[in-house]
Amino acid sequence: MIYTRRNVNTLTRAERRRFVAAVLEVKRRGEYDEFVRTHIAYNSSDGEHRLRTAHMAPSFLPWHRKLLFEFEQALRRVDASVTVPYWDWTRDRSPHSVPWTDDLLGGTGRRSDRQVMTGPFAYRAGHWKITENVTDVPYLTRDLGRPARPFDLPTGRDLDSALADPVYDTWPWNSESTRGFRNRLEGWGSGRGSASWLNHNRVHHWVGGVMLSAASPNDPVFWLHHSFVDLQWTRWQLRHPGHRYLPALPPGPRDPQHGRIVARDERLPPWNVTPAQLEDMSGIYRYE
Ligand code: CU1
Ligand code: CU1
Repeated sequence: MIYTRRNVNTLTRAERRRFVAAVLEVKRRGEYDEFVRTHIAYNSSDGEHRLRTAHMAPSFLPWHRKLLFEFEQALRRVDASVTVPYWDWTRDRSPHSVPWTDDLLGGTGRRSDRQVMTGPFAYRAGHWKITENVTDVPYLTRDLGRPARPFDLPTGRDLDSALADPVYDTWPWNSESTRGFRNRLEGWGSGRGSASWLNHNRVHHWVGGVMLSAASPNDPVFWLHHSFVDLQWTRWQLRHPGHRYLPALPPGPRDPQHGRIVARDERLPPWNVTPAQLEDMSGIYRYE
């Protein structure tokens, strides 16, 4: 049975409750922290000479698609009615809109230490202690919209400029690729500060707190954000039929990116799957 991922703003009260309960149960079972560990371990940047998979690389999209899918399977083992909803940040743009309600993800952090004090993932609610982190802070932190120096979430027009690019990715296949759908969506721009944070990256910055670190999956909004990012890959494919994941072949031995990125039919660690095998998920789930 093909299941559906829905806009989080369409969930009923009962559906919100079941989603939250499933996330808390995956956490209680110890499985949640494994996803956080994987994300930390495969965090990568341009300067590294080992293989880059999760970020600053063509496989940004399939890597997160696979992580998100595995997380969703963990949720569905708890409650088969649950899927990962998506947060359309081009429409729900305020720190008080969905998903920041008390019956979903809770709100922003308090001023003093950015600690989230409301909703089911507040430390004081007793079910959300952060153990896999890049700091030793055990509570969830956020700074929605960064009120001290505010900036806005990406707009529909920002997202459209990524979707309009018919080429999946271009050399040098990293954060400096100035063309290509992947980096326009991942969002490594030029300039300084908030002007250089585009689309996907800009949302991580807008949420702030743990979403700014390699341990970002500690904030459950990570999954709702990446569900929406994943939807954009599907939308891009529909808009540009015939265009596929690039590079099709691994860079040659003289290319500075040799051995540092994953080509279409190469294995995408830590899983035994290739980007090509992750291009079409329409037999498993769809978006509504
Ligand atoms: Cu990531
Ligand atoms: Cu992300």
